[in-house]
This record gives sequence, structure tokens and C-alpha cells, in this order.
Amino acid sequence: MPRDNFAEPREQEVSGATVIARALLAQDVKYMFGIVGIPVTEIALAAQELGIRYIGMRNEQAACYAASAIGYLTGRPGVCLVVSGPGLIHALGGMANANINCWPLIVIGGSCERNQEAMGAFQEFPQVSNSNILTKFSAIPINIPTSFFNEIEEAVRNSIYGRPGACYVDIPADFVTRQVDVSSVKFKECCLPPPISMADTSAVNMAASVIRNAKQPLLIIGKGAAYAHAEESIQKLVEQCNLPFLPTPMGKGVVPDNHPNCVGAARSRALKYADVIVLFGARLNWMLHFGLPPRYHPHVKFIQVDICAEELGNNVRPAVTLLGNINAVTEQLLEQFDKTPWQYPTETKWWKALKEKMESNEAISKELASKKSLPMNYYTVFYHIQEQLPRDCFIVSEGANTMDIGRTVLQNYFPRHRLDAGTFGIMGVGLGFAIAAALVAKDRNPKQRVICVEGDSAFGFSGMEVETICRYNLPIILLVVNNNGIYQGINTDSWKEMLKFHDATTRVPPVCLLPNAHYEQVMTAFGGKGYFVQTPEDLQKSLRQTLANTTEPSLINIMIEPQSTRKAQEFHWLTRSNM
Ligand SMILES: Cc1ncc(C[n+]2csc(CCOP(=O)(O)OP(=O)(O)O)c2C)c(N)n1
Ligand SMILES: *[C@@H]1O[C@H](CO)[C@@H](O)[C@H](O)[C@H]1NC(C)=O
Ligand SMILES: [Mg+2]
Repeated sequence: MPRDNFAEPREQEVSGATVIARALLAQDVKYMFGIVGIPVTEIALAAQELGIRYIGMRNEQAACYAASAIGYLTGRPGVCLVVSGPGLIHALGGMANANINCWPLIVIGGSCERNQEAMGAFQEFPQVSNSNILTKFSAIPINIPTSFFNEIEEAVRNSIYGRPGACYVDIPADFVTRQVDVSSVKFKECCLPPPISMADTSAVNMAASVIRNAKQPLLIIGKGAAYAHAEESIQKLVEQCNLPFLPTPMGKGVVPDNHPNCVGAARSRALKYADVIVLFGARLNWMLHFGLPPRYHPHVKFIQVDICAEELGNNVRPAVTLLGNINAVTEQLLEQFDKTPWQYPTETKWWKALKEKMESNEAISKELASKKSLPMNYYTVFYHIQEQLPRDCFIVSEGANTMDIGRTVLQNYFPRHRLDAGTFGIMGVGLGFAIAAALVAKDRNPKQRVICVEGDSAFGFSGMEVETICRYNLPIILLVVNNNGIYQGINTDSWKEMLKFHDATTRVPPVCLLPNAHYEQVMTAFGGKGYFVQTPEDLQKSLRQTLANTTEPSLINIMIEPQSTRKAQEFHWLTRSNM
């Protein structure tokens, strides 16, 4: 490539940090999250100079979660920039989570100077080998001028091609500060968008025929479908063929939750009795009970649509496998039903059984929500939140009961608008995800709100990111559903009894957190708005106020009955998070 693709006019020398930043910009990287220090501060500065947004966070874990959410929401990886040793170690959780969620992410870690390696250098740590098992690709660039653009291109391409995932690039300290001759730098332009792959035609024919012959069909829509922007094609398939569908937690919103064909409220029944299940970017892992009896019919025919060949046939022997881009493959299926139209009849026992179950489940939730007793229970809280949520808001959520019950009540109407603890069931992601979503909203539609629904335990993992939220003035609404503990807690009176013991640490139940903690003061400490609410009326009022103010971050600390639980062991996804 001609040199002027890299250098500014009349430029002779640039710093290594500038080369790094320009290579990231060349790959269309727009966001960098991190914590600076030796040896990466210059990289953050160089990135900002080029217009890459740098968001300084309070822990690398949260920075890495935020960067990975940028990847999921925009289809281009965000960067997480960390210092050597402990900085990288804090980011490992975010790398693992991105890779397990199949979200693109680039982690850039400073490392010790090459001539001090194995000498016990400052923060020396085997960074590449520790990143290897958590990533699709990891590298130490050989040479800043000649190989760096190549390596960054390779990392970005790896993060978004095929099944997306995390990539790591190590940057020795001496690279950052070095001055390099611009004529020696080898430029590499942006990688092409990921190629679109399609399924084998005979497999598509076979899949269409299996669907046509289904007696009790079901579609399951995963976050892979959301990532592939398959919303239009899948909704068309649902409607054209009148098929019932079930979203996975982050598949919510690909087809709106209030669509008449959504059978989310009859999840267990739908899974157990379906005879044909088509999976769109949803894996048969623990979240879907491995696709095995007793949660499924022993003879159910699975049709798997996935971008990753290795995923096909995991835990089950599928009837048909459709390898390819989920949107492209769904369009292939639609072609079959355009050629020979077919529709699953509404007047079937299957539809009736599903509708009945949905009605009875929804009635139980409504009944619980209408309870007037104080403190409130989860259902009461979520019904009041749902009433006021703007349709287009991002919903971020984590916790155990908080997330599981919240998911059944809070509705998503748009794809890629729900972020939660995901496949890894990881706590601590909420604030980082919310920050990423707020930045995306700011670029696309500043009126769009981000609502982050946190259990009190979940909030604690990254609570200091409230300072980050206030520093950049991101109008995120944090809702802490506070039951004084992990799954459950105890009230103030029982807590006082606990403290009478000589050694509370051998007596206090491990699930307990401090009763009546004023988490809203974490928000007011940094200038945001805080609310402490105990009644439905206060909850309604504080929500109305925060939603009316589109410029101010806020936290509503919602006190609930510490022993409140879910209604039955029935339709939850993350029951494992409870173990
Ligand atoms: C990183 C991590 N550590 C620990 C856990 C175990 N765990 C699962 S849910 C949860 C917190 C649940 O409490 P809370 O967020 O208050 O929600 P609640 O169920 O009380 O509504 C914990 C600690 C986890 N999933 N991830
Ligand atoms: C929103 O909050 C900010 C900060 O408290 C305040 O200055 C502003 O007037 C509020 N706007 C509205 C519309 O209430
Ligand atoms: Mg809790």
C-alpha cells in the first residue's frame, strides 16, 4: 500500500503508540475502555487524538465487559486497554465472558520490556499464554513498523469472522515509547465485512420438509440470531408459517415479546412437547437443558441453524443441520415457503395447549404482582417498572431472582436491546454493559434510555462504575432490587440478633448482605440522583421523575421482602445461577 495511507503529510517519525492507535482506527475501532498506567497511557492518548472514544473505567473487568458489549451491539469489536500483569488478569473474566457469549472483543495488554523478560520485571506475567485459552487468537507483534497493522487486522478479522469471539494483542512497553520512521511502517487497510455463508440447498429442502410435517413445531431464537441481524427474516418466517417461538434470554426482542406467536410464558411446556424444534443461533447447552429428556420429547427432531459447524450435533443428533449466516439461512428457508406456501394451522391442540399454559402462568404472575403487602415482592416491582418502560429502551439485567423474574415480566420489542449474565451466568457485567449501551444510544438516538436492573449482590461486583457513569454523565437508570442478599436475605431485626453472636462470621448466613443498605447514596456521592423506595407509589413516582430527565444518571434502591422468591420452579433460564 502507498505510504500516504499511513502517514500525515511531512511526517518523519511517529511514536509506537501512534502506530498502534492508527492501526486500530484503520480497522474502524470506535471505542476503547480501560485503565491506564505504565506502559499504556500513551496508547489511550494517541487513540483519543484520532477521535477514538476512550472511556476510563474503575476496574478492568468492567472495562472488558463494556468493550465486549460494544462488539455485540455494533458488530465491530470494542477495545479493552489494560496494563501489564494485574491489569490483564482483571480483564481475563471479560475475555472469557466475551468468548463464551461469542461476542467480538479486542484486548490490548501492555507488557514488560522485551529485554527484561524472565528477569522478574515490573508486573511481568505470561500474558499471551494466559490469554490463549480464553480467545480465538492472541499474538505478540514481532515488530511495530513492519507487522503491527497486520496483527491488528488479523485480531479484528478473527474477532468478527465465523463465530465471533475475543482476541488478545500483547504490546511490550518498549514498543509504545519507541519512535519509528514513518517510511518503515507497513499499512494495512480495514478487513472486509464478514463473508456471508449459506447452507447446503439439499439441507434447506430437507429442513423445510421436516417443518411442514411437524405436528407440534417450535422455533427457538438465540442471541446468535440477534447478532446476525436476522430479525426481519425470522419474523417473516414466524408469521408466514404461523409458528410458535421462544426467545432465549438475549434472543428477546428479535421478534417482539408481545408478538401473538411468542410462547415465552409457556416455556417448559413448549420445550417438553414440541416434536420439531428449529434453533436459530441458540446452543443446546445448560440454558436449553442440553436438548435432552426429561425437558424434551425423546424423539424431538432438532433443526440447528448456526454459524459454527462445531456447534452442530452438540448433545443431540439433529435431524437437519444448516450451517451458515443465520439471516441468510432463514432467507433460504423463506424461499422454500414462498415457492410452496405452507402454514401451521391455528386451530390445533398444540396452539391451544400453549395458549392455555401461557394464560395460567400469566395469571399467577399478575396475582403475585397485585399483592398489596409491604415490603413489595419481585412481581409487584417488575409490573410497576414494565408499566413505565419506554418501548425502545435497552434493558440490562443481572442477579438471580432479580434477573430471572425480571426477564419474564420486562418486555423487549427490539433486537439487541437486552444484555444480561448470559451463557456464563456471570455477575458484575451490568454496569459495564449499561455504559456500552448508553454510548451506543448517544450515537444513534440520544433519547433512548438504558435501564439497568440489578440485584443488590450483582450491583456490588462493579458498583464503583457509578463514578464512571457520572463522570461521563451517561443518563443510565440503575434499579437495585434490594432483598438484603444473594437470592434471599434477612430483615433488620434478625440482623440485630446475628450481631449479638461473639463471632458473626461463623453464624451469619452466607447469602446475607447488610440489611437496608443505601445503595442510592453511591449515586448521590457522584452527583447523580438517588431514590430509596419502599412502596409502589414511591417506585412509580421516582421512575416517572428519572424517565422525565434525559440528562441525569440515577439509582433507585428498591426495598423488597427479603424472603421473596419466584413463584415455582417453572420457567426460568438461569436456575443454575442459583447454585
Ligand atoms: C462472578 C460470579 N460470582 C458469583 C456468582 C454466584 N451468584 C449467582 S447469582 C448471585 C447474586 C444473586 O443475588 P442478587 O444479585 O442480589 O439477586 P437476587 O437473587 O437476590 O435478586 C451470585 C453471587 C456468579 N454467578 N458469578
Ligand atoms: C435533570 O437533572 C439535572 C441535574 O439535576 C437538572 O439540572 C435538570 O434541570 C433536570 N431536567 C429536568 C427536565 O428535570
Ligand atoms: Mg439480592
